[in-house]
Amino acid sequence: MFKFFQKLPAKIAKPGKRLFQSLRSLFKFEKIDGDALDEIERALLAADFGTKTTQEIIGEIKLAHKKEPSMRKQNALEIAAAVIRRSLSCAEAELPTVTGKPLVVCLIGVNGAGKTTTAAKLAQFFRANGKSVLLAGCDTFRAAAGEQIKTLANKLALDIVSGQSGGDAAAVAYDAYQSALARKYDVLIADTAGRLHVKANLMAELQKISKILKKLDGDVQLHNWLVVDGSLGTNSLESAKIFHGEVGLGGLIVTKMDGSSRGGAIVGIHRELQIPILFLGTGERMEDFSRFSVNGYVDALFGAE
Ligand SMILES: Nc1nc2c(ncn2[C@@H]2O[C@H](COP(=O)(O)OP(=O)(O)OP(=O)(O)O)[C@@H](O)[C@H]2O)c(=O)[nH]1
Ligand SMILES: [Mg+2]
Repeated sequence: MFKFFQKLPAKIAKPGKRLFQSLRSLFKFEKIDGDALDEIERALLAADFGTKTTQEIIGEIKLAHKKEPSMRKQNALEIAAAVIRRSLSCAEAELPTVTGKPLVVCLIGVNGAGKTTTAAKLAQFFRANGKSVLLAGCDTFRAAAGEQIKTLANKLALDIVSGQSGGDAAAVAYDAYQSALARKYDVLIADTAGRLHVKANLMAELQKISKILKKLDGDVQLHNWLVVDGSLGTNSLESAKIFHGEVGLGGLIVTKMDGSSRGGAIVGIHRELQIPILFLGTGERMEDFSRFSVNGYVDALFGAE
């Protein structure tokens, strides 16, 4: 079993399931030469590590090769792993602690990133860690959205406050926070509508949610976490930057890390945004969800096939 899954209970870990292809198995060469360097560069770019990280890795391998012309694949992999670790040195973060009032986590992101699924997974995560959780169905934009989150809440026996389709998302957040305060929930998780970062009115809606919660409670512990589809690679970067500029992001959740061999996107996204990666979504099932750890990630990248 891969270390990636070590934090998950044995019954839900999937032995043998790889998140993405191991770089070790991708590289067929043994000795480092010009062809091998081309092969490494191609593989890293194809896996979405981005040009910065790829060039750093290639540069360091070239330097090492100059000093030690007999260097082998293993040394090159060690160099690549070291560069990736360095790029992710600030990527891990503790989760905010619950301190007597509800922690509010607002999940935001572009359409289809996995916000609603993640809201349910996250609720389950907090509950498994002994916290009481209330969901807020703040996606009032799409008619089916309310049903989707209510069905999930039902299935998982989670309490939920939701609004009418076409209603005001901030009003739902307000009601939900009031409920969470009154009924002393530890965590309130708000699922919001998918939105294109270029739609000013939709971005304003997110700011309204923050504003209305701050008005209700000046000390509200509000955390905006961006849900990013990892299979889109670094394409998500532009929108992520705009979300960060508009509402300030406290963390990232990278979803769909299962369906893609492009495991490098995490590095590019984190490098660019310098925001901690809190969780990874690794499938559609509720249990396909785990805390992000640099060691786990690097082990999965470089582990034996
Ligand atoms: N393979 C895989 N699929 C996922 C993951 N997370 C979510 N999905 C799927 O992605 C699709 C969209 O998920 P949603 O949770 O509805 O996404 P959303 O961001 O709420 O979508 P909108 O509300 O329409 O913006 C669904 O089919 C999910 O099952 C994941 O980690 N891995
Ligand atoms: Mg949704």
